[in-house]
Amino acid sequence: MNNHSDNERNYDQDRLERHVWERQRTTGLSRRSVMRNLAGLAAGVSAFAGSPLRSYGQSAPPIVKPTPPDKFRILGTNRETLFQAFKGQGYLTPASLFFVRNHTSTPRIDADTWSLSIEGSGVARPITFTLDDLHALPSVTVTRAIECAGNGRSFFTSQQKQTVSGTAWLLGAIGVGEWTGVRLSTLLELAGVKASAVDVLPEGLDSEVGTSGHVRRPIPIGRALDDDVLVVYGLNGELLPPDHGFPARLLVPGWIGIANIKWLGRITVYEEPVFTTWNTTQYRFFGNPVDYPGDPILTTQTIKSAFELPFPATLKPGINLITGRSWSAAGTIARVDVSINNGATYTRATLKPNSNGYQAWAEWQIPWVARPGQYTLKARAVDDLGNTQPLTVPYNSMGYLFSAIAGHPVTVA
Ligand SMILES: Nc1nc2c(c(=O)[nH]1)N[C@H]1C(S)=C(S)[C@@H](COP(=O)(O)O)O[C@H]1N2
Ligand SMILES: [Mo]
Repeated sequence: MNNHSDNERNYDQDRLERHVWERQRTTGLSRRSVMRNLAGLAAGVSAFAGSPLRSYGQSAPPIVKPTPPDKFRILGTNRETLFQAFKGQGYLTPASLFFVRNHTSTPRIDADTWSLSIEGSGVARPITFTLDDLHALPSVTVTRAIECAGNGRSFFTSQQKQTVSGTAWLLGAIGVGEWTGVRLSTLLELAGVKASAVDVLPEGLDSEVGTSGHVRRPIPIGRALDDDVLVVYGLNGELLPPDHGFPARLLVPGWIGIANIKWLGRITVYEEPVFTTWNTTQYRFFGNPVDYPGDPILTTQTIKSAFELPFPATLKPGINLITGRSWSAAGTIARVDVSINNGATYTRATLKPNSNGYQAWAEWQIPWVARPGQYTLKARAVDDLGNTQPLTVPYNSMGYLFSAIAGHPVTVA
């Protein structure tokens, strides 16, 4: 049962209208046309009820690949990569080690019958692509991170003593892959995208989430047409694995994880702003009107660092080569400083040569002659634009974008 329109109307009419008004300023719509658009959106969504979309995997386990406990932490339908598992793994995250964030569960999709449709009033020529069609188009291969908006969320509680909702990740809800696919702009142009297009709505073929419908997160047309936004079918030189979006997913480099919709089945182009659960009640900064007036919608990720150590860790006294990774959604890492005394003093870490990618991560290391005792290690990165990690980040009730310096407890014994 497809219930999107009911949900869209009921979840919080006041808030929705406020969002529409915000958007109206930038799109120049009149109030009358905004209300028409809302009604049209609801009607348009229920018209999809008879679409060929199928629900998959209702009773299957949420994740297909093995996620052994020495490499992953189980968090409901999600799997966090244990950061120590990245040690010695090289620059790219193997598909087997990539974190999994599923709002429901991994669908099993038959590539032979699968297709991706581009439709909606914002295109002149609705079109569908099979996997063979995608493979036949000019391909692009890039190395980029995908990182969940909530990565690091547990530190809001453990470090800032704040109560936040959502999956209590440490820092392992990130992976860096070599992605291969086609430009979204190529597909949109083949569909005759109109100058009047406003928002693009990619939609996953995984099960509907409660009454919110299929996972789908709008992207403004300006971002959707950027050269770096891809529909990818390859990860690290292989086909995408089921858990990571087979047959095809979106890649929106530098943006929060949810922008990278997995298991694409349909991309709808709208001529008006579009609202789903994933840009209204989720993935916004809520609960802090001072730092985040108007509950802004999240777009880009931030900058973080993590040690390739168990959390907490126990080390032997003597020389320990401490390793870690830092990453910035805005560019490349320029330097990393490490503290073994809870931030009292820092020493510059050595960046590993040829291990520092744009919108990916940098590997680093620093030797430590460790004496028995209890320590809090800290790592602080600076990117090539001068962005750095603060001591604290402003509270938001859903615990997004924790980019502050994270303390790592270590016992030397
Ligand atoms: N269809 C669909 N796409 C999705 C999701 C989902 O549950 N369903 N989760 C999103 C979120 S919140 C994140 S962080 C990334 C995670 O990608 P991964 O599981 O390949 O690591 O996928 C995004 N794309
Ligand atoms: Mo996410």
